[in-house]
Amino acid sequence: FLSHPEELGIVAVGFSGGQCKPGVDAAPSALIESGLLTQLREELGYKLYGDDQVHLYTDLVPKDDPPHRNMKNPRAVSSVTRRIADQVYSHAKEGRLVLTLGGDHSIAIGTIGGTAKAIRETVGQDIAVIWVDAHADINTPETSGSGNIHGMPVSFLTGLAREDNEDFFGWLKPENRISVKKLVYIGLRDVDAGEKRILRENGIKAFSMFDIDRHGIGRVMEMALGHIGTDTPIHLSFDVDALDPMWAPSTGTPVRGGLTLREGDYICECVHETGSLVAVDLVEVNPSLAPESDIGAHETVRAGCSLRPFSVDREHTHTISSVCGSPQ
Ligand code: Z70
Ligand code: MN
Ligand code: MN
Ligand code: MN
Repeated sequence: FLSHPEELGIVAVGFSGGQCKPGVDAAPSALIESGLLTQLREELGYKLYGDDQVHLYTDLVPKDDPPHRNMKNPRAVSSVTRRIADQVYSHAKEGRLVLTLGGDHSIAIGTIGGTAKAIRETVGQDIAVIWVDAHADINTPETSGSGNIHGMPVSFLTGLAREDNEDFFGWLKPENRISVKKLVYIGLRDVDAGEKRILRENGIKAFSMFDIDRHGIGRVMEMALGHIGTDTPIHLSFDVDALDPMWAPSTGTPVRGGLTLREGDYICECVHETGSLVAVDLVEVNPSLAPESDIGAHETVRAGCSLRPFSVDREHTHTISSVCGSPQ
């Protein structure tokens, strides 16, 4: 689906307004400083476009941003994600694979909104979304208990939550939206009661940790990709809290009983192998939250760097530096 699969559009998003803990805004710099982009350029041979600098979007964050429909920082999140949608759209429209480094998961409103529109225009197809997360992030403003918008992006992207006012995601148009039929979750284990109802009532495909225990990650990926169908452009949105806190402790909402690092890598490798990947988000890395001193932050950033759906290590000699391969 990409006219320039050897080109990688980078969007580095230093934004944390979708939730209340400071620190996720520092993740893109931490990932870049630990060599993520250098590896992509020098080891995997991608041509990189876009950000070596992290966007803080401070010009878009209003001084006064009172709640609207129970949402916290609604104007800031709406205008920042609107800008991100434009950035991602521009890269995708050029036929590049897009990598967005978050930031909290609210930014997926922008990344997926931008990819969906660009791929409709260039390929004439609807994208599928693989959402890897401990959480479903599908609360509507009304079902959310926290008011944090990082728990709501999927409801706005699917149109389950709607708003006409441009200041509150009214800028999302049909071309930015995705179908609940082309959405698949992997790794769920902390889903709110209201979200479970939304998943059930809309028949949304979800593979929880229970399913991964029962079938194994190999079978789960077969079923997930089978649900999407071949020849469908894929946007992978990876929340690092899908990984067990043993591997990724530095995140706002660690939940025990998650994916091993190897299962996370495997998901990325399977998605890469389809040849249908058009965009990737890596979100919710928070280097300032490190339960076991700074080792936690370092390990989480390292885990983030290892989760690269850009190459498949066919020799199974996986280490961060030895993953080999080249753009398709
Ligand atoms: C809860 C909410 C969430 C990430 C926490 C939590 C959502 N369902 N997402 N951490 N990444 O507040 O809506
Ligand atoms: Mn080219
Ligand atoms: Mn999330
Ligand atoms: Mn999460």
